[in-house]
Amino acid sequence: MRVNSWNGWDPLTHVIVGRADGTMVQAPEPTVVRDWPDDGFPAGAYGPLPDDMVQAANAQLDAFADLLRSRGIRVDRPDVIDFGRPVSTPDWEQGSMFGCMPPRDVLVTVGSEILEATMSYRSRWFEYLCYRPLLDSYFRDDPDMRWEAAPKPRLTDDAYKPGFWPEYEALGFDEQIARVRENDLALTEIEPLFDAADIARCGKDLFVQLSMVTNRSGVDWLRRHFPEHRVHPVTFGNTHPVHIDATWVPLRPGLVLHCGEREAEEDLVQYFKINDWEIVSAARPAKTWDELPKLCFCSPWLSMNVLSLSPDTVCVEAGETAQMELLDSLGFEVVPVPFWDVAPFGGGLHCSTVDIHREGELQDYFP
Ligand code: ABU
Repeated sequence: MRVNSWNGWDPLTHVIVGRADGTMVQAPEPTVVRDWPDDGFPAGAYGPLPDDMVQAANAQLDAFADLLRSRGIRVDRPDVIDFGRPVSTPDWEQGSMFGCMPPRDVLVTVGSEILEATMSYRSRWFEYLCYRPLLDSYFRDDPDMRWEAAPKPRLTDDAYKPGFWPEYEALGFDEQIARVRENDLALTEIEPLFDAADIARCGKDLFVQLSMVTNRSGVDWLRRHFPEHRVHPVTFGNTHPVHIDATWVPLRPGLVLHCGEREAEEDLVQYFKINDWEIVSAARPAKTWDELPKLCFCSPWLSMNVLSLSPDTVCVEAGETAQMELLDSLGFEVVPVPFWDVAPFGGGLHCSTVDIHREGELQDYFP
């Protein structure tokens, strides 16, 4: 086997697919307090997601894994650990972990390197452990694989802005977007923090969203870590930015799918346009916010969280008819995959996977 992936569209031959087992509504921590009183989790309550939801999500994840295998793609799965147990470091104690979904948040493959992200939630600090047996096996099987881990953050209280959410939620849309553009959000800059799913890979260019879970120091760390790449910090008009892969999704050289509701910075738009990329607005999602599954903390824009199997084949959630029609009209073979039961576990088809191998080599798509 070989680790190799430079972008999100080259032909996929090896991938990790997450698991729903044991996923928690995580215990409260500085920037995360789940509050779903109608579904048994009022603010501060935590515990495992209901069994029937876990089974439904695993059925869809397993079926997706089988579909990928039927197309000749090797699929590996992470190890489930006891996410319900409290965890601690010398700096803090946390009532529970979260789960081993979505793997895309934790790992990013850049060429022959797999990098473990810092993560920025205490409940996700130890999530890398679920992937260590796989990473260890890749390291042994591929003599050229580079196995890297970004500096584990301390995540002391100083990593988070005190009282952030009440103050932020009291602001109007324009004020919130101004804060997003400045990346004056939940995290401080005391240490580098990023989730891997804030990175969109396009060969020599890495676009990294500044978000609720990625700070400027995190982008700076990535820039220094990948000196041969152009690393771009980017923001969008999204009041609650967490991960770039339901906002700005490059599908093949020259074509990026954009959540039009989340306005891209003009510099980013120009960078793509002068390099002859077409920016296509994603179709409206099939679901409204009110129609999302219970305990779901993602947005309806998971509709565009698609997984490319190649530059002309893309997996799309099976109920997202408008998205499928749009992609069909752009010349893609569209593979429908039922997946909304997975959303409460943290994401869609892209989130739930990590590329380990795609054919193709490093290219410059923005010469
Ligand atoms: N983790 C991707 C979710 C992004 C979104 O809900 O918009």
